[in-house]
Amino acid sequence: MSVQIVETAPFDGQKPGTSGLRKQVAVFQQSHYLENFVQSIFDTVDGFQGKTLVLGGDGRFHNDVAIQTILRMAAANGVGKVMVGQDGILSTPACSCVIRKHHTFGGIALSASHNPGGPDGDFGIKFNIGNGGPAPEKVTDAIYARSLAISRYRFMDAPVVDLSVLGTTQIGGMVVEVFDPVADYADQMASLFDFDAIRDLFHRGFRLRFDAMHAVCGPYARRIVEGMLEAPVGTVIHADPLPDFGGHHPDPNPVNAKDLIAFMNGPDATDMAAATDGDGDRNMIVGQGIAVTPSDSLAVLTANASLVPGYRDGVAGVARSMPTSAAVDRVADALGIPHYETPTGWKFFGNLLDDGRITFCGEESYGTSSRHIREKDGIWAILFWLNLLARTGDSVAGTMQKHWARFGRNYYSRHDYESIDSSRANALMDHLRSRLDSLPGQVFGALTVAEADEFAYTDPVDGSVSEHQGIRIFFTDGSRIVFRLSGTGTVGATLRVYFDRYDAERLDLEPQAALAHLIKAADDIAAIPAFTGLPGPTVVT
Ligand code: VG1
Ligand code: CO
Repeated sequence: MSVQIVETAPFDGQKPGTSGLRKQVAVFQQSHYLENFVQSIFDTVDGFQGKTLVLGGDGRFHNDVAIQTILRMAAANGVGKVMVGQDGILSTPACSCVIRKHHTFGGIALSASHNPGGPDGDFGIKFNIGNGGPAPEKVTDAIYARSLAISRYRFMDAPVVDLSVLGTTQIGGMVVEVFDPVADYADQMASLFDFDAIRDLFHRGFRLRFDAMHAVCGPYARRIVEGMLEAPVGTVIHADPLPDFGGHHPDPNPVNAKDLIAFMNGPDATDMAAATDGDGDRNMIVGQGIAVTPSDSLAVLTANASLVPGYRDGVAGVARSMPTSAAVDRVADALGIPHYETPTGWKFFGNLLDDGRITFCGEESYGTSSRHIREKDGIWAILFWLNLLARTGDSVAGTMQKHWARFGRNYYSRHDYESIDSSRANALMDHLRSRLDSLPGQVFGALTVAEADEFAYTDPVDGSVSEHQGIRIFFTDGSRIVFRLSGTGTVGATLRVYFDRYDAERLDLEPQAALAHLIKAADDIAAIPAFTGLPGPTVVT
């Protein structure tokens, strides 16, 4: 085995987005493409020599190839040890859990999360730091800058490592430990939740349908839900991870998981259903006849924290991404705890969690989690709901009704316009930006603009500033529209338009109807069809 220095040249656009570098598989298959990015990480980050890194992915197409490449590059760059999930499998939350538990230098997670997989799908890579969370912007910016100047990378000429067998081997001077990707994570879940109460719930006949969408959570859910919690075998469906996720879009929302929604609206509906995404950090909670919005889920979990052993000592504070509905803010106000508003993307929660300012955080994009790790956590959220229902004996729908009756309801929806031309998308945003000062006072149907701005965030812990994080339009009735461009798509641009309207009285409206005035106003303000060339959104959640 010997270290090779391979000559290379920079690629355009290896800029990490909302959550790491995400591109089509074909892009990653170009020779030197992954290597350049990985070497850019090693060239940028200090102090990993001789230390341990965690490595694994969601099992999608190209996962196995990429892992072997990264192992050889880690060895050639002087990493002391790499802990790899067996068969290359490691959910994003489990990666965070393992980094923290074993005090490793950091980790590399391979996933394009909720994006489709397979040879024609997407792939991704993300570097996590020692707190278990995504590297902050200043680190990802530096990695990107390095990728633009790279001219060589280091590679160890070594045989392929068998990842199917637990245990340790060596590549040159580097130790490779193949570990059980579920064990540490399952232990942590058992330490947070009332497993006895949840087991009793299943013994009493409570029925759950857990859709792992042929993605990474299958093995986790089988062991935790069907194993430790003794739910009937068959509770977890689509439980075997597949390289192409069975051809489905592993993004748990009512559009991509429409079969699950139909099932929960039908005669055979179970008491609760849930789904997780490609890399296991997202979750969707469904009751009979009701899909819980992620914004509401965060609010419900916060309001019911005292029912869960891991949070019995109280909630320090909460944070949500800016486009997430303000439902959790109302709970925080009622509890007398601070609430924070961050830009989209989990990396912005890291400092607030590390500093002990918040206990829970979440995003409207089906992501919820807590201080236990530094990523969002799909199974965690599902176990939280099970713990809650086990303790209250209520249903999902009943829980929501009572929550709204107490706090009022934030009607919420997100409209996506996918794969639109990037220049048109930018033109739409520029047009909006140019009108921010003139919008206040303007009337759109029954709505009058109160304020309009472009969200910028100053991190309260380290003072770093992140600009251009979405355009917000507030109306005099307290409702809000947000416009932003996606940072995770791989084809063209995706415009996301978010609607949020609070109602303390009418709690049973259909959300799109409740938001109809706002939706109309968004079209009028931003001329969405004219700019995007689309008559309407491609996805409504
Ligand atoms: C989307 C979501 C964002 C989430 C990100 C990563 O980003 O809106 O809330 O943090 O995906 O989720 P964007 O920039 O496309 O809107 V995951 O599950 O893909 O890591
Ligand atoms: Co994900």
